[in-house]
Amino acid sequence: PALNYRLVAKAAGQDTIFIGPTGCMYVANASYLCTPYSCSWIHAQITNGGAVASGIEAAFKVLARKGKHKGPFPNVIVMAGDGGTVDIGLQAMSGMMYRNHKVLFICYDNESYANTGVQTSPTTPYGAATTFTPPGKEIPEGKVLFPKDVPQLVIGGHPAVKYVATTTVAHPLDLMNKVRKALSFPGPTFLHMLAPCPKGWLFDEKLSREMARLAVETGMWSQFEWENGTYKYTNVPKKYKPVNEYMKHQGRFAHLKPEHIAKMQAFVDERIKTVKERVPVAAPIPTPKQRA
Ligand SMILES: Cc1ncc(C[n+]2csc(CCOP(=O)(O)OP(=O)(O)O)c2C)c(N)n1
Repeated sequence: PALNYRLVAKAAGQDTIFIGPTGCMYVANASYLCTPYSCSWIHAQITNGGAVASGIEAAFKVLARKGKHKGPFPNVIVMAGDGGTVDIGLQAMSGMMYRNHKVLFICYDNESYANTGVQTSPTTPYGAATTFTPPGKEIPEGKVLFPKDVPQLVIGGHPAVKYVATTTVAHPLDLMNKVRKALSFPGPTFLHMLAPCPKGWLFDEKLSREMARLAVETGMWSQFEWENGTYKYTNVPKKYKPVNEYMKHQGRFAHLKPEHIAKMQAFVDERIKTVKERVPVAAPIPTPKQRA
């Protein structure tokens, strides 16, 4: 996640206000009584990153209208964990997007509630061991639920959102280009970034970027842009590697039996099918009509 932040900040530049809902990218970066940001930053609750960002954006609009803020409109960026995005922070994010605030909402996805000691979140993969989903006699695979589809949650319900993209730390130029592009839209945008977490996933930290690369090569993660109803996939492997090529490096999956890995493979195979279907699609997917 730290590398995600570094790349986002590099792409966004100085005229940026970061909103940091509670999570590692608040606590770990701000401990104690100092922060590493060279631009503005404010703490938000894990529940309300989207609402705090809405307030900041609205305040700047008013200041600009009254002639009290001169110069360009600042970038307003929420850096939220997966918990702060699609679980406990979902309501505020959705409200912000529905009201059409010019805010880039970023989910750095380390696939758990990490800061509190690695507990399951809605993006934690099936079969992952966390302190809330320990494998045992009753539940040998640890976590039984499959994850929420994060980009679809945003795309499916927010007519004002015209740009959603996914990326990883292993693709730094792709990541920075997507940040710049998202910031160029006049309304809300969303980026979903895979952020491998050595501590939470139990792998050697030297392999952080390798894990993100393998996630794409196995189909555990896909790289795409969704713009005004059209999907454009990048880095689609000609031949996907088996999911175990990714899972075998991570202690969080070490307890899984072959049948569990087969279940994961089947889940990923289904998702890959939709990737292939989406690649050439040019027709917009239906979105709800804007209310009066
Ligand atoms: C309302 C509320 N509930 C619970 C917490 C405790 N808490 C602090 S950080 C955190 C985990 C955040 O997880 P995530 O958003 O995924 O970010 P990460 O720590 O993984 O970066 C939780 C649950 C809190 N700060 N506020």
